[in-house]
Amino acid sequence: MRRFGSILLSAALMAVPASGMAAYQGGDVKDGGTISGTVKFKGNAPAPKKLDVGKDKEVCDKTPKVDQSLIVSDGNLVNAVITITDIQKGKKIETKKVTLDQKGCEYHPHVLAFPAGTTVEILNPDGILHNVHSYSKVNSPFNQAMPKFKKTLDVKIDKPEAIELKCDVHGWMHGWLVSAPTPYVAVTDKSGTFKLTDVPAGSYTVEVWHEKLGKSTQKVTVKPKQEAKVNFEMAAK
Ligand SMILES: [Cu+2]
Repeated sequence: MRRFGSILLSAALMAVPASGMAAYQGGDVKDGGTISGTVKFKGNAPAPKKLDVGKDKEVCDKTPKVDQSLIVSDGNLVNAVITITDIQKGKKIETKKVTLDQKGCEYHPHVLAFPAGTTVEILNPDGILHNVHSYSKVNSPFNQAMPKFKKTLDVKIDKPEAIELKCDVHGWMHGWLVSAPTPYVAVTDKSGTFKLTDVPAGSYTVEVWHEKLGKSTQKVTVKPKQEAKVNFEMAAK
């Protein structure tokens, strides 16, 4: 019983958002609904800038690189993160390990999102030195050299935060780890679509965050076993 209690306690601590909101409570969701939709870019998207690869060219410059900080595909906004900001109770947080690859001197994926408490396995298959540097403000920052023999590095992200990552060796390497206060988190791909499943019936605020375009929120009401649609359009600031 005691052990069970401490597990519950650590799960609750893990889910306390930085703002001091009530902790998220995870459990079984019966007759939950789905929140789905699209994120579009409003206006004409600029062509992504080509990145200047000036170091370790034989490994890093095999494929041409473009700045990933604003990618729009057929009007769809890529790498936007969707969360529910005011959900207090819902499905369990499952902190499965996730992977961030540095292959070819680029972070894959450019934006990696997961619930807080997740361990991120950072890979270095390049056979050269990378140095992954997190610009965390809420979590403890890390700044780790990964010499060619260091193929993996595990980093646990305990608190919700959008964390900027840079490589101190390769100035163009840039990405984000986004840790969410609840399990309801998704990132858009080229389709610009997202889906959050097993959401208990109720009214919620859905938020989109994009590194260049900022935040946008909408209210949505979820009914049991039904799909609630919410579409976003993000404009350049
Ligand atoms: Cu690097």
